[in-house]
Amino acid sequence: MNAMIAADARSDQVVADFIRDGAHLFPEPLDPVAASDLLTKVRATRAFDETLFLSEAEFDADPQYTGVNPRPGRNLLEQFETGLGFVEQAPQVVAAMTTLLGEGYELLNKKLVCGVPAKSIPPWLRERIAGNPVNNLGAYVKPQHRDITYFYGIDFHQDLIDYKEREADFVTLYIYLHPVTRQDAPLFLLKGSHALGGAVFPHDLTRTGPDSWAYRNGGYGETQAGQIILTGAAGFAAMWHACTLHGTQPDEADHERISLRYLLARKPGVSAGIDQVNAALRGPLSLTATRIDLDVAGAAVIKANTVNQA
Ligand SMILES: O=C(O)CCC(=O)C(=O)O
Repeated sequence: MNAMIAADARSDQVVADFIRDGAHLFPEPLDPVAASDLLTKVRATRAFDETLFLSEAEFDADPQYTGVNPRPGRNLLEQFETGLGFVEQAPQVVAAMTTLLGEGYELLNKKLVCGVPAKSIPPWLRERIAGNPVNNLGAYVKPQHRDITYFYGIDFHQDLIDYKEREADFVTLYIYLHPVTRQDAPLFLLKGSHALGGAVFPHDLTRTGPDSWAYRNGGYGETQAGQIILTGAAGFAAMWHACTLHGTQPDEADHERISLRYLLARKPGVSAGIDQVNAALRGPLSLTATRIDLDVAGAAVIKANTVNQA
């Protein structure tokens, strides 16, 4: 087989994987040495311990639930642009993205994501967030550390959740910077869950077996989704559709888990593999409301979590 045919075969595989599973796992890790170099630089910027967090009194004096994620001008990755070539220029990543999103695909967002271990979370905070479906800890982190997103687990969700009224024309690319085992808050992903299209969070899921869930999206029907746990080596990379359900449990290890998360979108007007994937969905491609778990200030009003039972 010549190189061109081999590349085409791999591209077909990416679209086929997305149509069937709503996800594609790269068979080989990205450069583990580059991943590890980046990790060393990230770890040198702060202690991933209780000093990340505001005191309870500081938090209560002025609770801020929104605007607490990395943003332009406050995103640690901006310091490490030159260390990101192992992802952004990796031939298999560029080929997969070009197949799915077309030429000139665009970056919507890129950031570091940290799974914080229980021992790094102050007891007052652990008590407050117990049972919440979305434990993004940004609200409780000191402002100077909000250049990374910190999680203590997040229930099964679609990445469309942050994009009200936007079509599912983007994909998530997620890379581990160190080996991730079952104890390191690995991603749980529900294969084929994208097929029911956009759905409002929290999701209607019933466990049907050790690795399977019945998933219903209102009038759009029901599907059986197989659960996969994405453990992997440094450089492990996976990508998924904006409607694919995924989540993490709290980090059970004694150290933080640090990953890279990219959202990449098709350029307006370009047709690409994502059109074939979206044409096969049985539900909506966009939502006017994406979640009902928060009050107007952004505080959790629903205390329930499905992924923690997985
Ligand atoms: O890294 C994590 O723990 C969760 C990441 C995730 O699901 C997301 O950012 O959408």
